[in-house]
Amino acid sequence: MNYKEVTWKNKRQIGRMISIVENAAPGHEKIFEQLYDKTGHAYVIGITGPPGAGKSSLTDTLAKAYISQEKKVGIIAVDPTSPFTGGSILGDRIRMNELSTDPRVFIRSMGTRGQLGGLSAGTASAVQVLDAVGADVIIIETVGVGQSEVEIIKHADSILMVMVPGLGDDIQAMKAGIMEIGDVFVINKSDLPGANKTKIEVEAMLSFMSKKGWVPPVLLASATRQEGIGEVVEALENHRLYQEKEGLLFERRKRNVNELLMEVLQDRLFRKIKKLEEYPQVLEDLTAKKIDPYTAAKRLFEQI
Ligand SMILES: Nc1nc2c(ncn2[C@@H]2O[C@H](COP(=O)(O)OP(=O)(O)O)[C@@H](O)[C@H]2O)c(=O)[nH]1
Ligand SMILES: [Mg+2]
Repeated sequence: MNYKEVTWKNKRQIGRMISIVENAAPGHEKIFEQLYDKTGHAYVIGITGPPGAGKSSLTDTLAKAYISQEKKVGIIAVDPTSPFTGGSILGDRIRMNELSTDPRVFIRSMGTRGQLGGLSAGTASAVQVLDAVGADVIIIETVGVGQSEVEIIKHADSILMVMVPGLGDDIQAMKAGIMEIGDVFVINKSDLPGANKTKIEVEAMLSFMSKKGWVPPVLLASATRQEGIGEVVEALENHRLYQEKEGLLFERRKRNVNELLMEVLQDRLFRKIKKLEEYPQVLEDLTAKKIDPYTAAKRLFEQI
């Protein structure tokens, strides 16, 4: 199989390739070998925020905005409840169907842990495949704002943090470390009361963090009413341009790809060690308290 010949139109083949790389199944190395030099073109946007904030609705609306710019859009929904992955709300299903049959869009859901380092590495691998086969924009949607979401979203070039009016407590509950990962903030559901107040609260909070350089804009939008979407697209584009101009995009991608490299190394190393002839004996000695874990590690390392 020559993976280099797979194009955006070949959705079934793309789906198969993603399954192989996300599970580190036989053939995944060949896929990476053949495709890696074709990656780097797509811009990767991560969308995160509390459940119900409107991440799926915004993903949908943003995807439509990008396809109207003649862009090919890949969507990775790391959210078991996402309408993209078969959510329960009828309206959402209809919305999803619209996009999922669009030839310009490729939708992929990720719910299970792959072999290689779990969800985060699986997401990173899927991003590489979509990038290589011609995506211009890749949107990763997470389910919430916990630690695992932060890990997943790290593979993005820009992070869109979605909030909603009147969720002052939610903002408080979100750990400072999570607020810090946002590059663009959007108060979605601006049709509901209190949007402006929340915007001011978020801006105040961000000013305390005093990030150097890029100051994350806080925008008002409504995904369902299609209001303020152009501004969100523009803000993400500004962030991309800013990072390119300052040489930050390469640095960010270096950091991201380092995570993937570490996962690959870890996977390789563990497999190699477990295959060592001495391994069962070392484990036995460790269990019998004849040696401590550090001595066990030292003994195994000496064999490779
Ligand atoms: N009033 C209002 N409701 C919205 C808006 N955007 C999304 N919603 C609704 O909020 C609910 C949760 O949206 P969803 O996109 O699934 O949120 P997610 O859990 O963050 O992905 C759905 O019922 C949406 O229709 C908006 O701009 N205004
Ligand atoms: Mg969702």
